[in-house]
Amino acid sequence: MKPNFIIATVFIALAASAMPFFAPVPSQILISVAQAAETEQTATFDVPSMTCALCPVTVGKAMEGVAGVKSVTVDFDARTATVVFDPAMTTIEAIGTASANAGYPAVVRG
Ligand SMILES: [Cu+2]
Repeated sequence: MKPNFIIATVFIALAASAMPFFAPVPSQILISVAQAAETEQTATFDVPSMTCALCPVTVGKAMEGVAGVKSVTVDFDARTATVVFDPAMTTIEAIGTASANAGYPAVVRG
């Protein structure tokens, strides 16, 4: 009984730890995991050249393509992109450059 329970617990723990890398999970879970590890930073960029509803898709894909970027939330109405990233893996400059290379210069706020 008890060994089976331990094996099941380990399996669930392994599956849970692998999930962020292999399956889409709600971003809230990703954020809470990242905060626990203290390896995340959030930056908001002004992206004034977004002119239509498809622009945020391009901006989001460009920024998400940067290794270390965990999530991108683009607000078309506000012309902003909020990026959660691992500062050990990438930089605000690299994320802004990726957006600029896709045709949308992004200037970090603050
Ligand atoms: Cu557009």
